Amino acid sequence: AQAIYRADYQAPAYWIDTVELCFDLDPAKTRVLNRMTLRRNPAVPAQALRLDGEDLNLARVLVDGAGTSFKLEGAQLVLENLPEGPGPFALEIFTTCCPAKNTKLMGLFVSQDTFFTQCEAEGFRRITYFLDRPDVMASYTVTIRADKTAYPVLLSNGNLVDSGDLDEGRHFARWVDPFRKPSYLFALVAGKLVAREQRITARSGREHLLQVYVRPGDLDKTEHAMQSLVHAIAWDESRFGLHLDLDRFMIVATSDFNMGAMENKGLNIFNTKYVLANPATATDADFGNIESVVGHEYFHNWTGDRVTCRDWFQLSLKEGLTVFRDQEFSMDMAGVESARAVKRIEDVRVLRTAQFPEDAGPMAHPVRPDSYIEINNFYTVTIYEKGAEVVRMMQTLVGKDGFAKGMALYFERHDGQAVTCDDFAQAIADANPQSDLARLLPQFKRWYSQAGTPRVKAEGAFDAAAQTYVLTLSQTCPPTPGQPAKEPFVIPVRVGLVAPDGRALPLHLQGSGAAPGDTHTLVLTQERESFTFTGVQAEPVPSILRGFSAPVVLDVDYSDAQLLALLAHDADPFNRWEAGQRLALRSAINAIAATAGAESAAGTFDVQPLDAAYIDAMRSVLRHPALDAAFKELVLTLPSESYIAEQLDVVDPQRVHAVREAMRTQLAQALAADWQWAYEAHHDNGAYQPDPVSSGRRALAGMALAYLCLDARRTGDAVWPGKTLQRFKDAGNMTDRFNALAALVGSGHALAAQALQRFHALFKDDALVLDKWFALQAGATDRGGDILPLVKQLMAHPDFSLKNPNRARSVVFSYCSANPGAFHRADAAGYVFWSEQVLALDAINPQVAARLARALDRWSKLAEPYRHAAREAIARIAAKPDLSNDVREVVSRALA
Ligand code: B3K
Ligand code: ZN
Repeated sequence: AQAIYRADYQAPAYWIDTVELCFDLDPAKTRVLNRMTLRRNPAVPAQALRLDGEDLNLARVLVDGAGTSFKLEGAQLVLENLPEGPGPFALEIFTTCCPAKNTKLMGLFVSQDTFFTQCEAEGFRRITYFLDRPDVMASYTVTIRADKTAYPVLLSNGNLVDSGDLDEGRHFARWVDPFRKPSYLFALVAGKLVAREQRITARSGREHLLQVYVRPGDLDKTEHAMQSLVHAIAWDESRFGLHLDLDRFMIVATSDFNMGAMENKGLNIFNTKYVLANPATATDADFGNIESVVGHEYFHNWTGDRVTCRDWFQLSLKEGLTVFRDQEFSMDMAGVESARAVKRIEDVRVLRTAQFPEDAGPMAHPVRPDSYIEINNFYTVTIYEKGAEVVRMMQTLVGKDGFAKGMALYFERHDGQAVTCDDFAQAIADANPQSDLARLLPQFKRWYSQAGTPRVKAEGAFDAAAQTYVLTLSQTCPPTPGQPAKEPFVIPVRVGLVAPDGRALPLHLQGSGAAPGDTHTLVLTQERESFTFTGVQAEPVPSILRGFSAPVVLDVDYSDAQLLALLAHDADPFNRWEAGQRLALRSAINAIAATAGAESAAGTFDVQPLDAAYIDAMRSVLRHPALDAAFKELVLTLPSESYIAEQLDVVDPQRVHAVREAMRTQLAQALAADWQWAYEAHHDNGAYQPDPVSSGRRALAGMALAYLCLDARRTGDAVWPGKTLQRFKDAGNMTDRFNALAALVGSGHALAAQALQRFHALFKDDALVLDKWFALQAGATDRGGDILPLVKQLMAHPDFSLKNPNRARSVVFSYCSANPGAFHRADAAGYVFWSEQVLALDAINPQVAARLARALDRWSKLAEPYRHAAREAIARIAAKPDLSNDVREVVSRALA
């Protein structure tokens, strides 16, 4: 397949103004009648009309009611003899397709006897021939006809304008969407569904009907999604003045879905994972994710639907911005400052453990890519999470109010249009003409065009006589595929100075008129720049990149004592957490270096990576009277194996695994009494609420149990595993139950087997809970290579299916992408398994297969024998002649 380049963008040769779709639904053969009105685009030279289509059976083409000549060229339907002149003409296309055989889950597919669609990015062409590109926006009228008993509910975008019975037990519904939209936002759902409904009145007085559709039997799991939707609507009104523009807003859940959810206008389709929750079946993390994904899709109604993307290179225009919006929403919902900080730390952790490696690997691409082969491969953490950081930096540079003004200008200029990332940045800058963003806009936009994670080096120099502290910042950015050299970025660096006694120093920045405060935003624009703070009486510890004010790697030569001081005193919770992470990382890296040359199989070296000062500091955090439990849990969580691996030039995954396990064993032993205290002080038995305070308490109690069970493994103690099993049995909610189960499984205790069995028996009819059961086992700590055989056993379980993406993710991805200690085997069996699964999935669902294919992105960093074996496994996939474009693009880039 050919690469597509951003530079080749051309406006469409035709516009489609109206679309009337008529569906006769049948799983084996669905008929689709598509009647459009089109016009030539006068701005483009006259040419043939080329409509996209895929896996369609074409039965008829009529132009202005009469037969016409046409050609099929590859996947395109080409019409050459169209009416000349600017006037509109009618085009009618009749096709059929087979939803029951659609395992790609793109276009129209069947899930549990219900019809669903997924059109983003290029799925509409699997429903009918069309100009399937986001800059072609049309008004849709949709008629759905289907058997009334099998498909009592018939939904599409917009408003229901007509419905009734037909012959032979069939019925119909007609929907009109009041808004023009690109084809990727089209949706249709038909099946046996029930809805939770809520009517709300907006501040304007307008009434709206909100519906959450699920399968009968799941209604008791929809309250939280509905609440989240109500909150999201209110939040967008108050934060950005953005109102719900529809009478009716629907969410529908399906258990077969390639991703999290989809923002189709007025008819969001969700993975059940992000809708269904009650305290007995969903964890605190699930409740939080539902709030954030429901918010995310709702916020797309403006950032994505009302203003959409001109082309798919602009994907981050809607995704980065909407992730930023959902992050802000979740923070505002969390409420107090400390809970906001917890959310920020969690978001940064995702960025650094997933996006930084992407940006350093073969799939690295700018936030606005320059080319792609398969657009589905570019729904990445770079487009989403790094894109959100770029938007966040804009807000940092213009202030929160300035950013809201910029958003208002963006909608004033572009409502109803398909636009670019440039248009967005320009609107934010133009609304804030005096800001650093306006002054530096062309340079700032390098964040869109240059890939790679910049590194910022910070050096401080204190001059006691002059009472100055000079902070020198310098930046570099490593080469990425196709981009050997980078220009400097605009990097907002939020800085504070912590006095030796732990107090925050008021900042006086030389040459700045800014009123002194505790935090100042330095704007680094050069390769190297110095900033001088005056009136500094004693040597401070600099707190740099507060709140993670830019998506960069920060190099600072902190001493252990300085990091311990920040951990104890920094007023910025992000940097306080970060100080602890730096200490742990340093210990890990030192221990890994020290074990070089030693036997590399897991668990074979006896190291104690953590020093007494670190352990004492962790004890102080754990016992701290004022810190929140959620924050404590984050500080006490060691950097992940993949994050540690990213810091190394050459990675022996078994060494990383063994060292991190040694650190955990050490924390379990050294803090045993403290973990007991923490568990006793934080485990609750009252009614469940998913709020930040009680979820933080559950998280810390769960962590304590895991450490207590781990230590019992060492001591042979039977008391804590026994208590944990009891906790597992008695738990009043899924979070506590799952944490207890995970503590037993994670410690490899003999009681884990019966707990797992019991868990399966309790929840065998709940697919989402079974996914947890599978994922926990496939992601468990490897002890002597036992996980791969277990994974194969799990795949032979009657409840397993590779066709269901959630289930495939819970087993195969949990093993290959989230369990490095088990996956990277010296005998290469993990890689062989991986390559087999990529190929098996590719035959079913290329999008999911291509995700899995990314598991070995970082192969070139691996030590031998892993490196060679990993490359061979990738090459084995690449050698297959009939790969999908999706997988082909990923493996070719990996081998390039
Ligand atoms: N926009 C969709 C993602 C579609 C992915 C297509 N491969 C969900 C979201 O970001 O909200
Ligand atoms: Zn999105």
